[in-house]
Amino acid sequence: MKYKAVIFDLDGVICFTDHYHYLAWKQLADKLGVPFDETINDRLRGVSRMESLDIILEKSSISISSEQKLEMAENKNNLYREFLYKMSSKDLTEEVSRTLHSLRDKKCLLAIGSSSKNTPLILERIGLDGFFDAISDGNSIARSKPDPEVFLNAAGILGLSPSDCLVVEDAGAGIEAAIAGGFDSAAIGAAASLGRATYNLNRFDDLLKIVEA
Ligand code: B16
Ligand code: MG
Repeated sequence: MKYKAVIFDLDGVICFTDHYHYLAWKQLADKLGVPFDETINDRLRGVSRMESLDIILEKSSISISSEQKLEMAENKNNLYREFLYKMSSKDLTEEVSRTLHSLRDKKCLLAIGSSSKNTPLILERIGLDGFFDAISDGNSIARSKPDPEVFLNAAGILGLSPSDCLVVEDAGAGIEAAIAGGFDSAAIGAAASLGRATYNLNRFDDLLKIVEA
């Protein structure tokens, strides 16, 4: 096996909660009268909740205190979690599920490296609670992607060095975090067109060929 472990980003890789982030942020932006569209939403991929809010407020001229910002982020999160509660194992595709189990059968360790503080809820909803060998998420880090902390923390929990692990990401910030941490990376979705990752995936199960090589 070329890698002893694969560290997966969550939103945009294992499942697709990005549209729920969009709907929740859009509601806040509309309330504030701030322009917000899918292009701005793309900049929020892999970025922490408070940094996402700062990006949305770039187009706002009103002055907002840090207390108000915290309240806004909490309101957005409550709305976002209403969408998450409606998710189920149907939101895990057959392809992702089959690939994860094939990697596990080959004794590859599997970890999550996500910026999201909602990781435990999302994994529980899609039926992957307790599945991964390590979880590093927004609750366990001080600096979000493109800082490599989230992936270094995952590798540390697995007891492996970055060169033993492959990071799978859909966000430019996540690929930069992998590079900064000394990890090889596989880009899927939006990140695959950036030309920064070690590998670009057309399909999720392309991972099997890469890890087995
Ligand atoms: P939360 P990932 C990221 O998840 C999302 O891509 C990003 O849009 C979001 O702001 C961030 O999680 C924080 O999420 O508000 O749930 O803590 O792609 O790193 O799995
Ligand atoms: Mg992502």
